[in-house]
Amino acid sequence: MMQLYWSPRSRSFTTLWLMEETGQPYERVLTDISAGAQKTPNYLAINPMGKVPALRDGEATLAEAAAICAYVAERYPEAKLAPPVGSLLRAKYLYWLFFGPGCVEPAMVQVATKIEMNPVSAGWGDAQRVYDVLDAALAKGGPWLLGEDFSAADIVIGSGLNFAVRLFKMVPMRPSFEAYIGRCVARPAFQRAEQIAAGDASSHPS
Ligand SMILES: N[C@@H](CCC(=O)N[C@@H](CS)C(=O)NCC(=O)O)C(=O)O
Repeated sequence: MMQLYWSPRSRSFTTLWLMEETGQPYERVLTDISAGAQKTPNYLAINPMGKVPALRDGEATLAEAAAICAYVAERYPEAKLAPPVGSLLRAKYLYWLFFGPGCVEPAMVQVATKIEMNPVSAGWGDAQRVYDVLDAALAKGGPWLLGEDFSAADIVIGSGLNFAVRLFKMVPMRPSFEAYIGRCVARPAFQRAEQIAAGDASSHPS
């Protein structure tokens, strides 16, 4: 059984939602970052970055939320979280999967820190451009990034938007964001993940 190392109130919610979408059994290993559990030698052997989330699958370990999404989607093809290799949708899928950590994440950090950067040098350009590109894609109504097919890319992007727009209000709400986040939040797996996260958080207050 896979083991998900995670902490409440963190980016690891993305992978909790992911695991709930698979419908497969998995073990949650609470790695409370407020107590420093991510800096123990045992955990650093799994993720030398000392950050959550991380995943163990037998002898294999990996970290980085989007990489975990890609890995799990391929391990459980029956969950249909990734278009099969060879499918035309694969191009869009990979684009959005990488757009999360490559553009949405640094844009969010830029908004939070107000750091000015030359948009030609910054790989994500600037936050305004990132959110405009997302807005244009989501305004088509999808309902998902690949159209009718929900995928792990929606977990990466939906989680990032939910965090930056709905929960922390770092980025102004737009109609397309509101509709998309609403569709994500309405998914039973998302709701189960929220309940699990709230349960674990209340038993381990930071
Ligand atoms: N690039 C990583 C970021 C993970 C990350 O920043 N996790 C934070 C929690 S949101 C963390 O573990 N912080 C604890 C620390 O740095 O000590 C990913 O996408 O998985």
